[in-house]
Amino acid sequence: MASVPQIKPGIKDALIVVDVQNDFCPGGRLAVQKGDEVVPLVNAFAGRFENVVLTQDWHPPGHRSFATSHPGSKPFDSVRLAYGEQVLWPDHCVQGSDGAALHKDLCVPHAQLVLRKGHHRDVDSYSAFLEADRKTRTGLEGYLEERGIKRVFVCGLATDFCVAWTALDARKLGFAALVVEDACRAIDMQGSLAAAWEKMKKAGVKSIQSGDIA
Ligand code: VGL
Ligand code: ZN
Repeated sequence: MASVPQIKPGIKDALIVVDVQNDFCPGGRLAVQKGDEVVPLVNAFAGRFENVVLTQDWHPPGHRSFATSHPGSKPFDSVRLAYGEQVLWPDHCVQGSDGAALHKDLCVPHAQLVLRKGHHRDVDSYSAFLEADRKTRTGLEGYLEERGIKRVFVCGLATDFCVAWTALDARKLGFAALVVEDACRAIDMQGSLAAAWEKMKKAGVKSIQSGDIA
């Protein structure tokens, strides 16, 4: 049975499209399975939002989250950094590289802000709000607040990392948060997707489908 659209975005809502970049799509350096499948979905509903923010993972060469910066480590190992546990990744989304570019078919010309994150060499940033040290701010909270935004819809890549951390921080900072689940794809390593959803549910993040957006 087709579900009836129920949620109509208004002026106090913003859509945050997380990291729909070549490196997270098939053929990319940190490819998320079927990551490119979110593109037509996002293109279809983004126009219903007056306020849209795009994010880009945007690392300098030699970023601390890259396994290549830790001799003897390999991608997907975990290490302890000054601010806590850090998963090590293949080099990805290097500033200005093709891999860091938004997917060429993503078509959201009315997006007002492209927020780049992860640009501090020694600190990762899954969240679009707070870097991994949990202190450094990206400025997104202030931007949304100044624009009168109260509720955010989050979609993109990857569900269990940048989407989840962004939605969780949105809640922590007092925004209502919904994840458009079918417009996300996950990395899903060692149960990370189920764990992320458990945390999000506990924090009051709602899961919706793109068909729920009127
Ligand atoms: C991401 C791992 C490393 C993401 C970014 O966009 O989910 N994941 N950097
Ligand atoms: Zn990254």
